[in-house]
Amino acid sequence: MYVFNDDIVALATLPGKSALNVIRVSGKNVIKIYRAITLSSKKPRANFAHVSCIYNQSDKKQIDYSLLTYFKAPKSYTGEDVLEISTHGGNIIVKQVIESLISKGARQALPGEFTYRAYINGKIDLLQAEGIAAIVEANNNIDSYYHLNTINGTLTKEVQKNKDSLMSLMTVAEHELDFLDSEIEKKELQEYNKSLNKLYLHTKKIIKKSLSSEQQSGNLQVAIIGRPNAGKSSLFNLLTGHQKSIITNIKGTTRDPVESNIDIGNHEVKIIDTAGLRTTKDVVEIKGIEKTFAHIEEAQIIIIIDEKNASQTYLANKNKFKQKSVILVNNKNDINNHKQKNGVFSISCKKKNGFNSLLTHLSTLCNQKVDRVYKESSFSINVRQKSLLQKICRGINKANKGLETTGDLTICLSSLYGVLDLYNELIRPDAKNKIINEIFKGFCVGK
Ligand SMILES: Nc1nc2c(ncn2[C@@H]2O[C@H](COP(=O)(O)OP(=O)(O)OP(=O)(O)O)[C@@H](O)[C@H]2O)c(=O)[nH]1
Ligand SMILES: [Mg+2]
Repeated sequence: MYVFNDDIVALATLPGKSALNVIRVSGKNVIKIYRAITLSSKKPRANFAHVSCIYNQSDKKQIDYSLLTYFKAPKSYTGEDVLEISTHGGNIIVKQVIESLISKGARQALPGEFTYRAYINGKIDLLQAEGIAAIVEANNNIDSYYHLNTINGTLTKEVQKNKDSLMSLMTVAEHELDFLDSEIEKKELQEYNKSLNKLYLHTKKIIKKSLSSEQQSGNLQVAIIGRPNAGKSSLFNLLTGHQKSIITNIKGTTRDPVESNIDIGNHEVKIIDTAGLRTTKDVVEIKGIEKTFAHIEEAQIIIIIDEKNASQTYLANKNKFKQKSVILVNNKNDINNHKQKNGVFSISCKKKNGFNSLLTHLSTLCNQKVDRVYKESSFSINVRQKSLLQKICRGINKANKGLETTGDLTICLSSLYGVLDLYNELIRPDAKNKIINEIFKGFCVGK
């Protein structure tokens, strides 16, 4: 998909009205391009910001007064010569500067092409590249922090350490097989088993220490459930601050779940309003209730709301709430006679009575849930990385078990070559591997 022997250009910031825009150029002819667009005979100084006019190439008219930073290969993002041009904001200047660069031989970069060049030139590995893609998508400061750890190479270091141990073990085994003329001794066999088991446990530890995609706090979900007319939609609208859910006094108003993301504490949390739970013959409502149960399963926090007796709804569905945090809320305390007791909140969505104390409790719970996950983690991993690490674990375990039962080092070694391939696929797959194109295709242009 990508080619390397040319110069690429792209806007690295979002198009539109802004104070500044940053345009990136990477390739072999960056110095030549710099001279042409600034009409300068001098070479730019490496790692230095130059203030200069940029000129249109056809009529030599001034386009902008910009800041141009030159990074000399290999000490740049891509490992090639790179020029970063900070222009004034707006679309017109950007368009003209890019036209000027293209007229001097650069071409518009494809999505992810800068990071791809960084990968190919050995500036980063695939784990780091994926960290870069993830940090752009992060929607809170904590996720962002863990992606940064991945970008900085913390995950790579851990994985590489394991890969190196595996390789030394395999080298010793190869050597042994070259000189072995009788069966491998039991004691030696035990040593191999011990080392493989250590490797297995280390890999498991990496998975355990990682913040997987599904644990990232953007995915913390809070489902509001309860009987029809309990006030689920009223509470949903109150929490989200919008009138997104329809509220009526007709039982069974909400059929399809309604979702909205809100900030609670440091985290983005998804709030879900659901269809009321009751026995009904209405086919549409039954479908809605099925969806409610699916959301109960997915959510980490469940708010059970009722007019008078939220505990009853809880007890009727108790087995569905295993490993969930449940908040019980009795609503409509403006017309019903109940007070907050035994941990059951008493509120009125209509009058907003008791709402603040419920919100404080919800926010503490969200923080606790998220913080616990984060405290146990060191870096983020995505679905691809997690699945490969799990395959590595299985591969090591299989090789180890096989050696234990057969004592055949040759067979064990051939399984370990398979594990080594998985490590390579994880850190730095062959440039021809189609997974690479798939990953970089998902980046934005200019990254
Ligand atoms: N008096 C009073 N009425 C309320 C309160 N909260 C909600 N209501 C009313 O109760 C009725 C039902 O509210 P909804 O929020 O639609 O209830 P729901 O649980 O979403 O109902 P379904 O979608 O049918 O399951 C509406 O008429 C609301 O105005 C409250 O705190 N006090
Ligand atoms: Mg509703």
